[in-house]
Amino acid sequence: QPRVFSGVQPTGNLHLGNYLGAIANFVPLQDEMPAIYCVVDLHAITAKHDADGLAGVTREVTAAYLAAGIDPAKAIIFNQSQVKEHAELAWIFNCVARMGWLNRMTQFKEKAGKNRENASVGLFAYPTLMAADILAYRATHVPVGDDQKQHLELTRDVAQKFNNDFAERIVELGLGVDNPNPNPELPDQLYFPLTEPIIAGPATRIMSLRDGTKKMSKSDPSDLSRINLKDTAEDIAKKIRKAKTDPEPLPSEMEGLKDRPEAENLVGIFAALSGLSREQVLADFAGQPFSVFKPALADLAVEKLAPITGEMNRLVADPGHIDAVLRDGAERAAAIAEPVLKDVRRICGFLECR
Ligand code: AQP
Repeated sequence: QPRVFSGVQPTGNLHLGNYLGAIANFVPLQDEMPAIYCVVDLHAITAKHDADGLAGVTREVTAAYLAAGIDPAKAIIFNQSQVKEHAELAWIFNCVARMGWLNRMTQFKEKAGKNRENASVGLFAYPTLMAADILAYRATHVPVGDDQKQHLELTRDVAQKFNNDFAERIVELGLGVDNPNPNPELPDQLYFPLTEPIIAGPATRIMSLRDGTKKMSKSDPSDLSRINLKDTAEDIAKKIRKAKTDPEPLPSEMEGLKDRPEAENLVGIFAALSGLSREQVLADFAGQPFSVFKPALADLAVEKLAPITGEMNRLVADPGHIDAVLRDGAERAAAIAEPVLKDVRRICGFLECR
Protein backbone atom coordinates (compact mmCIF):
# COMPACT_ATOMS: atom_id res chain seq x y z
CA GLN A 1 0.00 0.00 0.00
CA PRO A 2 1.58 3.34 -1.02
CA ARG A 3 2.32 5.70 1.84
CA VAL A 4 4.45 8.83 2.06
CA PHE A 5 6.63 9.78 5.03
CA SER A 6 9.01 12.69 5.49
CA GLY A 7 10.43 14.86 8.23
CA VAL A 8 12.23 18.08 9.08
CA GLN A 9 14.52 18.57 12.08
CA PRO A 10 13.67 21.26 14.62
CA THR A 11 17.24 22.54 14.66
CA GLY A 12 16.81 26.26 14.18
CA ASN A 13 15.98 28.53 11.32
CA LEU A 14 13.84 26.89 8.68
CA HIS A 15 15.03 28.26 5.37
CA LEU A 16 14.12 28.53 1.72
CA GLY A 17 15.94 25.25 0.96
CA ASN A 18 13.83 23.36 3.50
CA TYR A 19 10.73 24.93 2.00
CA LEU A 20 11.42 24.50 -1.73
CA GLY A 21 13.38 21.25 -1.42
CA ALA A 22 11.01 19.51 0.99
CA ILE A 23 7.96 21.12 2.64
CA ALA A 24 6.43 22.57 -0.55
CA ASN A 25 6.63 19.09 -2.12
CA PHE A 26 4.86 17.49 0.86
CA VAL A 27 1.67 19.42 0.15
CA PRO A 28 0.45 17.89 -3.16
CA LEU A 29 1.37 14.36 -2.02
CA GLN A 30 -1.20 14.49 0.79
CA ASP A 31 -3.87 14.26 -1.94
CA GLU A 32 -2.21 11.35 -3.72
CA MET A 33 -1.65 8.83 -0.92
CA PRO A 34 -1.78 8.52 2.88
CA ALA A 35 0.88 10.93 4.17
CA ILE A 36 2.81 11.25 7.43
CA TYR A 37 4.88 14.36 8.13
CA CYS A 38 7.06 14.29 11.22
CA VAL A 39 9.01 16.90 13.15
CA VAL A 40 12.08 14.78 13.83
CA ASP A 41 13.06 15.98 17.30
CA LEU A 42 15.05 12.83 18.17
CA HIS A 43 17.33 13.68 15.24
CA ALA A 44 17.66 17.23 16.57
CA ILE A 45 19.56 16.05 19.65
CA THR A 46 22.28 14.23 17.70
CA ALA A 47 24.27 17.48 17.79
CA LYS A 48 24.46 19.87 20.74
CA HIS A 49 20.97 21.26 21.22
CA ASP A 50 19.25 23.93 23.23
CA ALA A 51 16.86 22.02 25.51
CA ASP A 52 15.10 25.25 26.55
CA GLY A 53 14.35 26.10 22.93
CA LEU A 54 13.48 22.64 21.54
CA ALA A 55 9.73 22.75 22.22
CA GLY A 56 9.44 26.20 20.60
CA VAL A 57 11.33 25.15 17.47
CA THR A 58 9.25 21.96 17.27
CA ARG A 59 6.10 24.12 17.25
CA GLU A 60 7.68 26.40 14.63
CA VAL A 61 8.33 23.51 12.20
CA THR A 62 4.75 22.35 12.78
CA ALA A 63 3.53 25.88 12.05
CA ALA A 64 5.56 25.86 8.82
CA TYR A 65 3.91 22.59 7.76
CA LEU A 66 0.46 24.01 8.42
CA ALA A 67 1.23 27.40 6.85
CA ALA A 68 2.58 25.70 3.71
CA GLY A 69 -0.76 23.94 3.28
CA ILE A 70 -0.42 20.53 4.92
CA ASP A 71 -3.89 19.72 6.19
CA PRO A 72 -3.99 17.73 9.46
CA ALA A 73 -7.36 16.35 8.41
CA LYS A 74 -5.60 14.62 5.53
CA ALA A 75 -1.99 14.09 6.59
CA ILE A 76 -0.67 12.97 9.98
CA ILE A 77 1.54 15.64 11.59
CA PHE A 78 3.40 14.75 14.81
CA ASN A 79 6.74 14.96 16.59
CA GLN A 80 8.94 11.91 16.56
CA SER A 81 9.74 11.68 20.29
CA GLN A 82 6.05 11.08 21.04
CA VAL A 83 5.92 7.77 19.18
CA LYS A 84 8.33 5.44 20.94
CA GLU A 85 8.39 2.92 18.07
CA HIS A 86 10.90 5.13 16.20
CA ALA A 87 13.56 4.65 18.87
CA GLU A 88 12.80 0.96 19.28
CA LEU A 89 13.01 0.18 15.58
CA ALA A 90 16.16 2.30 15.29
CA TRP A 91 17.85 0.01 17.84
CA ILE A 92 16.87 -3.07 15.86
CA PHE A 93 18.17 -1.42 12.67
CA ASN A 94 21.44 -0.58 14.44
CA CYS A 95 21.83 -4.33 14.68
CA VAL A 96 20.96 -4.83 10.99
CA ALA A 97 23.04 -2.01 9.44
CA ARG A 98 26.79 -2.51 9.10
CA MET A 99 29.47 -0.14 10.41
CA GLY A 100 30.92 0.05 6.88
CA TRP A 101 27.63 1.40 5.52
CA LEU A 102 27.48 4.16 8.10
CA ASN A 103 31.16 4.95 7.68
CA ARG A 104 30.43 5.92 4.09
CA MET A 105 27.76 8.52 4.94
CA THR A 106 28.91 11.91 3.69
CA GLN A 107 26.56 13.86 5.96
CA PHE A 108 28.22 12.32 9.03
CA LYS A 109 31.65 13.22 7.68
CA GLU A 110 30.53 16.81 7.02
CA LYS A 111 28.74 17.29 10.33
CA ALA A 112 31.34 15.57 12.49
CA GLY A 113 34.13 17.48 10.73
CA LYS A 114 37.69 16.85 11.84
CA ASN A 115 36.71 16.06 15.40
CA ARG A 116 35.07 12.72 14.67
CA GLU A 117 36.10 11.14 17.97
CA ASN A 118 33.95 13.72 19.71
CA ALA A 119 30.80 13.30 17.58
CA SER A 120 27.87 11.65 19.33
CA VAL A 121 27.09 8.01 18.64
CA GLY A 122 23.63 9.32 17.75
CA LEU A 123 25.05 11.46 14.94
CA PHE A 124 26.81 8.37 13.55
CA ALA A 125 23.60 6.32 13.81
CA TYR A 126 21.41 9.15 12.42
CA PRO A 127 20.68 7.21 9.18
CA THR A 128 19.40 4.11 11.00
CA LEU A 129 16.98 6.28 12.99
CA MET A 130 15.89 7.81 9.67
CA ALA A 131 15.35 4.30 8.25
CA ALA A 132 13.25 3.52 11.34
CA ASP A 133 11.18 6.71 10.89
CA ILE A 134 10.26 5.62 7.39
CA LEU A 135 9.89 1.89 7.88
CA ALA A 136 7.90 2.07 11.14
CA TYR A 137 5.09 3.05 8.73
CA ARG A 138 6.32 0.77 5.90
CA ALA A 139 6.33 3.98 3.86
CA THR A 140 6.91 3.56 0.14
CA HIS A 141 7.73 7.16 -0.85
CA VAL A 142 9.88 9.83 0.81
CA PRO A 143 10.06 13.38 -0.59
CA VAL A 144 13.42 14.97 0.34
CA GLY A 145 16.06 17.37 -0.91
CA ASP A 146 19.05 16.08 -2.83
CA ASP A 147 21.27 15.96 0.30
CA GLN A 148 19.21 13.07 1.71
CA LYS A 149 19.67 10.76 -1.27
CA GLN A 150 22.42 8.69 0.36
CA HIS A 151 20.38 8.23 3.55
CA LEU A 152 17.45 6.94 1.47
CA GLU A 153 19.75 4.43 -0.20
CA LEU A 154 20.78 3.25 3.25
CA THR A 155 17.12 2.88 4.21
CA ARG A 156 16.66 0.55 1.23
CA ASP A 157 19.78 -1.40 2.22
CA VAL A 158 18.46 -1.83 5.78
CA ALA A 159 15.04 -2.97 4.51
CA GLN A 160 16.63 -5.36 2.06
CA LYS A 161 18.96 -6.90 4.67
CA PHE A 162 16.12 -7.28 7.17
CA ASN A 163 13.95 -8.94 4.49
CA ASN A 164 16.80 -11.30 3.55
CA ASP A 165 18.03 -12.09 7.07
CA PHE A 166 14.54 -13.02 8.25
CA ALA A 167 13.07 -14.26 4.95
CA GLU A 168 12.01 -17.66 6.31
CA ARG A 169 10.42 -16.32 9.48
CA ILE A 170 8.55 -13.63 7.53
CA VAL A 171 6.98 -16.39 5.40
CA GLU A 172 6.40 -18.77 8.34
CA LEU A 173 4.63 -16.08 10.34
CA GLY A 174 2.57 -15.08 7.30
CA LEU A 175 3.71 -11.47 7.60
CA GLY A 176 5.16 -10.89 4.15
CA VAL A 177 3.70 -9.22 1.11
CA ASP A 178 4.53 -10.25 -2.44
CA ASN A 179 7.65 -8.55 -3.72
CA PRO A 180 6.29 -6.13 -6.35
CA ASN A 181 9.55 -6.38 -8.34
CA PRO A 182 10.51 -10.06 -8.29
CA ASN A 183 14.25 -10.34 -8.39
CA PRO A 184 16.46 -13.41 -7.96
CA GLU A 185 18.47 -11.60 -5.27
CA LEU A 186 15.44 -10.82 -3.14
CA PRO A 187 12.97 -13.09 -1.36
CA ASP A 188 9.51 -13.49 -2.90
CA GLN A 189 7.90 -12.16 0.27
CA LEU A 190 9.05 -8.89 1.83
CA TYR A 191 8.17 -7.36 5.17
CA PHE A 192 9.59 -3.89 4.55
CA PRO A 193 9.10 -2.12 1.21
CA LEU A 194 12.11 -0.80 -0.69
CA THR A 195 11.26 2.86 -0.30
CA GLU A 196 11.54 5.24 -3.25
CA PRO A 197 12.95 8.72 -2.72
CA ILE A 198 11.09 11.57 -4.38
CA ILE A 199 13.77 14.14 -5.14
CA ALA A 200 11.70 16.32 -7.37
CA GLY A 201 10.71 19.86 -8.09
CA PRO A 202 12.79 22.73 -9.38
CA ALA A 203 14.87 23.25 -6.22
CA THR A 204 16.26 20.00 -4.86
CA ARG A 205 19.45 21.73 -3.72
CA ILE A 206 19.39 25.44 -2.88
CA MET A 207 22.86 26.82 -2.22
CA SER A 208 24.15 29.33 0.35
CA LEU A 209 23.77 32.98 -0.62
CA ARG A 210 27.38 33.54 0.51
CA ASP A 211 28.99 30.57 -1.25
CA GLY A 212 27.38 28.93 -4.27
CA THR A 213 29.28 25.68 -3.67
CA LYS A 214 27.79 25.11 -0.18
CA LYS A 215 24.22 24.03 0.54
CA MET A 216 21.92 26.55 2.24
CA SER A 217 21.79 25.23 5.78
CA LYS A 218 20.15 25.93 9.14
CA SER A 219 23.47 25.43 10.90
CA ASP A 220 25.50 27.89 8.78
CA PRO A 221 26.78 30.46 11.29
CA SER A 222 26.11 33.30 8.83
CA ASP A 223 22.47 34.36 8.80
CA LEU A 224 23.21 36.15 5.52
CA SER A 225 23.76 32.74 3.90
CA ARG A 226 20.08 31.80 3.99
CA ILE A 227 16.57 33.17 3.63
CA ASN A 228 14.70 32.09 6.73
CA LEU A 229 10.98 31.44 6.59
CA LYS A 230 10.66 33.88 9.49
CA ASP A 231 12.55 36.71 7.76
CA THR A 232 10.82 40.04 7.22
CA ALA A 233 10.55 41.63 3.76
CA GLU A 234 13.46 43.93 4.74
CA ASP A 235 15.63 40.96 5.80
CA ILE A 236 14.94 39.18 2.52
CA ALA A 237 15.73 42.26 0.42
CA LYS A 238 18.96 42.85 2.37
CA LYS A 239 20.13 39.24 2.08
CA ILE A 240 19.49 39.10 -1.66
CA ARG A 241 21.18 42.48 -2.15
CA LYS A 242 24.23 41.20 -0.27
CA ALA A 243 24.22 37.76 -1.93
CA LYS A 244 27.56 36.90 -3.47
CA THR A 245 27.60 37.19 -7.29
CA ASP A 246 30.12 37.72 -10.06
CA PRO A 247 30.52 40.90 -12.15
CA GLU A 248 29.09 39.45 -15.40
CA PRO A 249 25.52 40.15 -16.53
CA LEU A 250 23.08 37.26 -16.80
CA PRO A 251 23.56 35.09 -19.89
CA SER A 252 20.78 34.21 -22.33
CA GLU A 253 21.48 30.45 -22.24
CA MET A 254 22.04 27.91 -19.46
CA GLU A 255 25.50 27.25 -20.88
CA GLY A 256 26.48 30.76 -19.76
CA LEU A 257 25.90 29.82 -16.09
CA LYS A 258 28.64 27.19 -16.20
CA ASP A 259 31.25 27.77 -13.44
CA ARG A 260 29.09 30.58 -11.99
CA PRO A 261 27.57 28.76 -8.98
CA GLU A 262 26.19 31.88 -7.26
CA ALA A 263 24.51 33.14 -10.44
CA GLU A 264 23.14 29.68 -11.15
CA ASN A 265 21.73 29.44 -7.63
CA LEU A 266 19.92 32.80 -7.82
CA VAL A 267 18.46 31.92 -11.22
CA GLY A 268 17.35 28.56 -9.79
CA ILE A 269 15.67 30.26 -6.82
CA PHE A 270 13.88 32.69 -9.17
CA ALA A 271 12.70 29.77 -11.33
CA ALA A 272 11.47 27.75 -8.35
CA LEU A 273 9.58 30.66 -6.80
CA SER A 274 8.05 31.85 -10.07
CA GLY A 275 7.18 28.45 -11.50
CA LEU A 276 9.13 29.37 -14.66
CA SER A 277 11.89 27.20 -16.09
CA ARG A 278 15.49 28.39 -15.67
CA GLU A 279 15.62 28.88 -19.45
CA GLN A 280 12.58 31.18 -19.30
CA VAL A 281 14.14 33.19 -16.46
CA LEU A 282 17.31 33.64 -18.51
CA ALA A 283 15.29 34.62 -21.56
CA ASP A 284 13.58 37.33 -19.46
CA PHE A 285 16.79 38.67 -17.88
CA ALA A 286 19.38 38.03 -20.62
CA GLY A 287 22.11 40.66 -20.55
CA GLN A 288 20.79 42.29 -17.37
CA PRO A 289 23.16 43.06 -14.48
CA PHE A 290 22.54 41.74 -10.96
CA SER A 291 21.54 45.28 -9.95
CA VAL A 292 18.37 44.64 -11.99
CA PHE A 293 17.92 40.93 -11.29
CA LYS A 294 18.38 41.04 -7.51
CA PRO A 295 15.55 43.51 -6.75
CA ALA A 296 13.21 41.48 -9.00
CA LEU A 297 14.19 38.32 -7.11
CA ALA A 298 13.72 40.05 -3.74
CA ASP A 299 10.21 41.22 -4.73
CA LEU A 300 9.29 37.74 -5.90
CA ALA A 301 10.66 36.07 -2.74
CA VAL A 302 8.73 38.48 -0.52
CA GLU A 303 5.54 37.98 -2.54
CA LYS A 304 5.78 34.18 -2.20
CA LEU A 305 7.08 33.90 1.36
CA ALA A 306 5.21 36.71 3.16
CA PRO A 307 1.88 34.80 3.32
CA ILE A 308 3.65 31.74 4.76
CA THR A 309 5.59 33.81 7.29
CA GLY A 310 2.43 35.65 8.32
CA GLU A 311 0.53 32.40 8.81
CA MET A 312 3.44 30.83 10.72
CA ASN A 313 3.55 33.81 13.08
CA ARG A 314 -0.20 33.61 13.62
CA LEU A 315 -0.04 29.86 14.37
CA VAL A 316 2.97 30.07 16.69
CA ALA A 317 1.04 32.63 18.77
CA ASP A 318 -1.44 29.84 19.59
CA PRO A 319 0.69 26.97 20.95
CA GLY A 320 -2.41 25.21 22.29
CA HIS A 321 -3.69 24.66 18.75
CA ILE A 322 -0.31 23.38 17.51
CA ASP A 323 0.00 21.00 20.46
CA ALA A 324 -3.50 19.64 19.76
CA VAL A 325 -2.54 18.96 16.12
CA LEU A 326 0.64 17.16 17.26
CA ARG A 327 -1.19 15.15 19.95
CA ASP A 328 -3.82 13.95 17.51
CA GLY A 329 -1.11 13.17 14.93
CA ALA A 330 0.96 11.18 17.45
CA GLU A 331 -2.05 9.01 18.28
CA ARG A 332 -2.76 8.33 14.61
CA ALA A 333 0.93 7.65 13.91
CA ALA A 334 1.25 5.26 16.87
CA ALA A 335 -1.81 3.34 15.67
CA ILE A 336 0.14 2.51 12.48
CA ALA A 337 3.60 1.98 14.01
CA GLU A 338 2.57 -0.19 17.00
CA PRO A 339 1.38 -3.18 14.93
CA VAL A 340 4.50 -2.89 12.74
CA LEU A 341 6.74 -3.13 15.81
CA LYS A 342 4.68 -6.03 17.12
CA ASP A 343 5.39 -7.86 13.84
CA VAL A 344 9.06 -6.91 13.95
CA ARG A 345 9.43 -8.25 17.50
CA ARG A 346 7.89 -11.56 16.39
CA ILE A 347 10.10 -11.69 13.30
CA CYS A 348 13.20 -11.07 15.45
CA GLY A 349 12.08 -13.82 17.82
CA PHE A 350 11.84 -11.95 21.12
CA LEU A 351 10.08 -13.83 23.93
CA GLU A 352 6.79 -12.09 24.62
CA CYS A 353 5.88 -12.57 28.25
CA ARG A 354 3.66 -9.65 29.06
N1 AQP B 1 19.65 23.67 0.77
C1 AQP B 1 18.66 22.81 0.59
N2 AQP B 1 18.05 22.71 -0.62
C2 AQP B 1 17.02 21.84 -0.81
N3 AQP B 1 16.54 21.04 0.17
C3 AQP B 1 17.11 21.12 1.39
N4 AQP B 1 16.87 20.49 2.56
C4 AQP B 1 17.73 20.94 3.50
N5 AQP B 1 18.54 21.87 2.97
C5 AQP B 1 18.18 22.00 1.66
C6 AQP B 1 15.83 19.50 2.75
O1 AQP B 1 15.03 19.90 3.84
C7 AQP B 1 14.53 18.74 4.51
C8 AQP B 1 14.70 18.85 5.98
O2 AQP B 1 16.05 18.98 6.29
P1 AQP B 1 16.58 18.62 7.72
O3 AQP B 1 15.82 19.33 8.75
O4 AQP B 1 16.65 17.14 7.87
O5 AQP B 1 18.00 19.22 7.71
P2 AQP B 1 19.26 18.99 6.81
O6 AQP B 1 18.96 18.25 5.55
O7 AQP B 1 20.34 18.42 7.66
O8 AQP B 1 19.63 20.44 6.36
P3 AQP B 1 19.53 21.83 7.04
O9 AQP B 1 18.15 22.35 6.95
O10 AQP B 1 20.56 22.66 6.41
O11 AQP B 1 19.85 21.62 8.56
P4 AQP B 1 21.27 21.48 9.29
O12 AQP B 1 22.01 22.75 9.11
O13 AQP B 1 20.87 21.24 10.72
O14 AQP B 1 21.98 20.33 8.65
C9 AQP B 1 15.27 17.54 3.89
O15 AQP B 1 14.40 16.90 2.98
C10 AQP B 1 16.42 18.17 3.19
O16 AQP B 1 16.83 17.40 2.07
